[in-house]
This record gives sequence, structure tokens and C-alpha cells, in this order.
Amino acid sequence: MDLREYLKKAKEEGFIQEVESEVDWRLEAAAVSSLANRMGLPRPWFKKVRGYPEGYSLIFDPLSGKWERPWAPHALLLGFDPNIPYKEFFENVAQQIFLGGPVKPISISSGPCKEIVDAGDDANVLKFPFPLLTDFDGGRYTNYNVIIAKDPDSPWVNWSTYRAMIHSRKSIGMMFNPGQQTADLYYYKYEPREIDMPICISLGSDPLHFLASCTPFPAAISEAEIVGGIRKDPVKLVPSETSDLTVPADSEIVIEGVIRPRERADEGPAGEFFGFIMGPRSLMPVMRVTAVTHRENPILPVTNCAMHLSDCPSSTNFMLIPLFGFYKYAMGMPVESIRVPHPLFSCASKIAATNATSKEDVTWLAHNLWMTMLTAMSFQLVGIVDGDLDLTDEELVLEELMRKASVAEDWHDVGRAEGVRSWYSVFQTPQEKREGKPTAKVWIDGTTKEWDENKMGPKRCTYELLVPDEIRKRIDKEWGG
Ligand SMILES: Cc1cc2nc3c(=O)[nH]c(=O)nc-3n(C[C@H](O)[C@H](O)[C@H](O)COP(=O)(O)O)c2cc1C
Ligand SMILES: [Mn+2]
Repeated sequence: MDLREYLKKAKEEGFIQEVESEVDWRLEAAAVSSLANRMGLPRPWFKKVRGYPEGYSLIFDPLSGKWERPWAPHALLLGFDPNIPYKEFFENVAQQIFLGGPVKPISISSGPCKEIVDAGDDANVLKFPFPLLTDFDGGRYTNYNVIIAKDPDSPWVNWSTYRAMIHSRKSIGMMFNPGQQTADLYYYKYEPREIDMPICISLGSDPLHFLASCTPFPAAISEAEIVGGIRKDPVKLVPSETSDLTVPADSEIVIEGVIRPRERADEGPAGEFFGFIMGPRSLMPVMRVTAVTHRENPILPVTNCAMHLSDCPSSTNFMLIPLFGFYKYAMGMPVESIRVPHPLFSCASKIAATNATSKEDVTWLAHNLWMTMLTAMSFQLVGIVDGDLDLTDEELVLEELMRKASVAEDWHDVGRAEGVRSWYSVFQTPQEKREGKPTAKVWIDGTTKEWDENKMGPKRCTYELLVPDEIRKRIDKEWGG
């Protein structure tokens, strides 16, 4: 499925709406999209951007949907009924990844992304309406991207999503954080060897490419092969114009270039999905643009991540799918479902449902849930609840965590003394980071495995349980229930 096909379906489902009135890429487009994010309204697809030709459009957060069911657009994208229950969707995709196996991409000679080719002097990224998202941002950004780079020592091609700031027609500041895979290919391989790193930014191919690119799969795993496995259909790649890299044939826009050794320029700050402006402005590697290719009437995707329900928290939730599959299918852990319940906590919290029956198993699961870089860096709460709980019932989940768990027994401090102190530790201000203040993280055991109903009464107070049948019937009749 390409972006256009998805947008057509998403429009029918009410996830997006076309906006014909002209909008300014300077803050105005993002402001309108913020309101749509806040209210869970269809996300705007701006068809006319000031100063840009007819047909150059800008789509915000195409995969966010409504607050109650933010996974529905993902389900639509993957060919499920968008009304599919969360747990079923989640489990299905995990099975496709872990039981279906990877499918290698295929190379074809050309595709829609080559409809217009601008190389050399003609290459100009300002041809596209990259928006200025917040009043604090250091520049115009691309963040809804698939960044393609190759390991110089093996056939591995990595796809990743990093924010990148447009400097000028042919220069882009890449946010390369050490520890991230393409960043590491540059810092540990290309730069020490004093060679240029070829790089491509693909924008607006199948949105599943984006979801795979922002999911932290292990090094040497090909995101393109994962996508092929989920789709049961190989990704189609075409050669880039100026390097050996291949790019998704269905991309709306491809920006090609190189990152030279020892070159740095400004990047940041930018509004981030943790809910604050992440800076400071710092020196980051620079992509020198060598070519730009695109479809006729290119659609530029972007996420407005600093506030509310954007594609950032929804993709963060997607990232848990392979983790869940790993726990369940590779390690046989008793985990039923995992969710970032963003209507409650945005990206700061992960909740897992488990049928574990011992304190040890719950602890084992909780500790494993911290063991991904993204969680260690940017989450501050892991909650564990009973396996029969529906994690999309946020009110119930919160009740379980806040009322069933004892602060003395079930709240566990993680790493207060040894907390991660990278600049990625989002719950520290820049000042606190400089001063080396520790982070605090907590996990809560909200499971009721030790709850003895004979002694303590029912575990959960529901209307159905507390109000006898005959009274309920009478209420229904007399009070119009
Ligand atoms: C919209 C968006 C923007 C992101 N920007 C960055 C970024 O600027 N730097 C970064 O290190 N990770 C960023 N991430 C997270 C990475 O995409 C994620 O960690 C992914 O695993 C990186 O790919 P890699 O594992 O192949 O390095 C972003 C994620 C999303 C959804
Ligand atoms: Mn990767």
C-alpha cells in the first residue's frame, strides 16, 4: 500500500481531512494540526501551502486517529478492520514479525519516485513545504522520514527515523545521537575512515516503512525485510541517482546526499514528543544534498509531535509490538499485551498485562520492560496489571495501578541513584543534566495475584457486581438505563 492509497482509505474512515484553504508553513499549519491532535479530529492534509506550487501538499499525522482508538489507523494500514480490538491487532502483527519471518526486498529499475529528477545544481530541498512546527524550533524540520544508510562492512542496510533540520537548499542537520544505529555507522565506521557516508531520506512511501524505521530493531536487522514479512510482500526498491543505495519505489520524495567526515553544523532545538523543547542547539553531522527525486504533486508527511496525540505516541506504541513478540514467542514470558496508554501519559509510561502468578515473574517482566534504550531513556513509569485486563480501558488500568498497588510493597524505585543521565533523559531539564542530577524511574506491580477474595472481598468493584440483578433490571426500566 502506498501513502496515496492509505490516505484515500483514511479519509473514508474520518482519520484525515483535506484542507483546501491556503496555509502558511510558518507555524500556522502546525497550529491547526495541534488543535486537530488535541480534539482527535481528522488530521489536516493541506492541499495549498503559501509560496508553493499547486499540488505540493502537506499531511500531518496521518496515523493518529481518535483518542479512544489510536491504533485504528495502524490497523487500517495493515489491512485489518479498523474496529479490531487492540489486543488482537497487536498480537497479529507480533506473530507476523516473529512467526512469519523476514521477506527480502526486491530491486526494480524505476518507480513513481522518479517522475521528477533534480540532480546537481537543480537539487533543492526547499522545493518542498517543510513546516516550522513551533516558535522555539531552530528551523524547519523533516521528522516523518525513512533515513537509509548502509553498513560499509556487510550487506546490512539500516532504515531509521531521526529528526533533521533543513539549513538551506542543499544542507540538512541530522540529529545523530550516539547509540542509534545510523548515527553509529557514521561515528564508528565512515568518519574514522575519513570517507563520505552516502545517505537517502525517503518521505511518503508506505507508512509502514516509517513505523518500522522508528522501531528499535537490533543492529544488522533490515527494517525493509521486516516490512516485507509483515506485508507478506517484498518491498520494492529502486536505485538512487547518486550512490549505491536503493530507495522505496513508491516514495513521494527522495533526498539523496552524503555526510562528510568531520563536518558539523547547527541542529535544534525542536519540540519533542516527550512534551518539551529538546535542545540545546548543538553541532551535528550535515547531509550535503546531491539529488532530489519525487512524484508529480508530491505529498510531504510530517508529525507535529510536541503536543497531544500525534503520530509520535502512536508510533511509540507500535514500537512495543516486536518487543512483545520477543517476550512472548522467543522467551515464553507470560505477557498478554503491552500498551503506551497515551491518552493518560503520552510516551512516559508503558503498561503490560500479565498472567504471571508469582512476584518473581512479575519482577522479571518489569525489569525486561526497562531494557530497551528508548524506555531506559525516556520512560518514567512501567505498570504491570492482571492479564485479563483490557489495556485500552484507561480508567480501569489507572484504578488498578493507583488503588490495588501498595506504595510500600508494590512501587519499585528503579535507578534513582544510577539513573540514565544522557541528554535523552527527558525528565531532566538541561540544567539538571549539566549538574548530573539523577533520574528517578518507577515500576508498579498492580497485579492482584495475592488478593484473597475470601478475606478481602471482590478484586474489582464493577456496577454489575455491586448492584444485584433485580435492582439493575428495575433501574433499567424506571430510570431509562
Ligand atoms: C517522529 C520521530 C522522530 C524521531 N527522531 C529521532 C531523533 O532525532 N534522534 C533519535 O536518535 N531518535 C529519533 N527517533 C527514535 C528513532 O526513530 C528510533 O530509536 C529508531 O529505532 C532509530 O532507528 P535505528 O534503531 O535503526 O537507529 C524518532 C522517532 C520518531 C517517531
Ligand atoms: Mn535499525
